[in-house]
Amino acid sequence: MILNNNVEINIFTDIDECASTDLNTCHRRANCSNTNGSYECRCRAGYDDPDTSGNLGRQCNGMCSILYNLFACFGLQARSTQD
Ligand SMILES: [Ca+2]
Repeated sequence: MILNNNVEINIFTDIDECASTDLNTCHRRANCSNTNGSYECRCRAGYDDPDTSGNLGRQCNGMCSILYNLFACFGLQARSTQD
């Protein structure tokens, strides 16, 4: 917006991406934090985030998640296949 005396101001309205799951890519087990111009995701306590690329909170694995480690659910040691 440019005012009468050529002073330009930017009107910036942040969107709260955390207000709707349609607006963010956080995992359902992650907490969403709104920031100015963006948002951040963090897995909730007790869930493992396998991310190594700085894109946190998009995959949050529970201890009993088959994708994570089924053996951890039962307190078993995964046996090596090379024995
Ligand atoms: Ca935002």
